[in-house]
Amino acid sequence: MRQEEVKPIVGDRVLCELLTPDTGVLTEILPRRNFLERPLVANVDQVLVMGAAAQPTPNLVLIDRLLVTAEYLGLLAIVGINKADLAASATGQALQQLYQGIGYPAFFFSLQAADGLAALKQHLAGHVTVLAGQSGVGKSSLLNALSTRQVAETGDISQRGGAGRHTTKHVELLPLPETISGFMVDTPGFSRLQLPEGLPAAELNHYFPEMRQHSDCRFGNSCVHLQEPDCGVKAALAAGLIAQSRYDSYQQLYAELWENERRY
Ligand SMILES: Nc1nc2c(ncn2[C@@H]2O[C@H](COP(=O)(O)OP(=O)(O)OP(=O)(O)O)[C@@H](O)[C@H]2O)c(=O)[nH]1
Ligand SMILES: [Mg+2]
Ligand SMILES: [Zn+2]
Repeated sequence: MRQEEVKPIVGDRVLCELLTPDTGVLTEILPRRNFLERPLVANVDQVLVMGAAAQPTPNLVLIDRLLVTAEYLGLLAIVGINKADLAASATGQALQQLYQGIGYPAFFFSLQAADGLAALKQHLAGHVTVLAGQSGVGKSSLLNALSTRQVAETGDISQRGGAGRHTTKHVELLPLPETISGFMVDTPGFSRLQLPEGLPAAELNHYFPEMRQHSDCRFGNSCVHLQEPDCGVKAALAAGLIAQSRYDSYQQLYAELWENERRY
């Protein structure tokens, strides 16, 4: 394999030839169902997009960016909002309702109070789940709460000298307890993710499930739901069927993609 320059990555299913009961030689890497580049990990089932009710203030554009990326990669996405113990818990509840309304399984819990985790655990069972989300929302804390090992570092935002400094540094598939089964991958890389390079601005709306539902527009499939007249998405927005925050994220991400396309 070294001669063929084939390298195993985290998440690969492989065949091994045992030499002794606990040593062996890797003989084959089985075909990958999918893989992410950042973090470099193979055979992922779903992404858990995490946020917090407060501390840090929810970054909805980041949450939506991660959801779009998961949709684009064909991964299931679920949403977890942490820190229900904080005074801002109404914000957390609103976020859970927002994403549940779109059709994403969404959970609101407190790792600190060990409250509300049962439903989330059910959705992790038997899957390989990649954690993604803003620094400080509690990704590593979730792993420490669920895993039998204390593996991931956690730290206060204040102790780290402000937002944006990541405490998690390496990629590892962490086993969940046998009662749950499955694996989680904690990594800060995914939280800084750029939108997928192959995604044209004109197709961004395909990755907003609620826009797909309301795309009864005068210009049909070519409507990008921005300036066009008689747009089903804008009508749904006006009627409160599409959340303003989602539409704001859409506009921002659209502008970003369009700007990138113009540069080439
Ligand atoms: N109040 C409150 N604080 C929490 C809760 N869960 C985690 N924290 C705290 O939030 C801080 C950040 O948690 P981490 O688990 O390090 O966050 P992270 O998402 O892994 O952050 P990065 O590794 O930087 O991406 C720590 O101080 C945790 O103790 C919770 O449910 N409530
Ligand atoms: Mg972490
Ligand atoms: Zn439209």
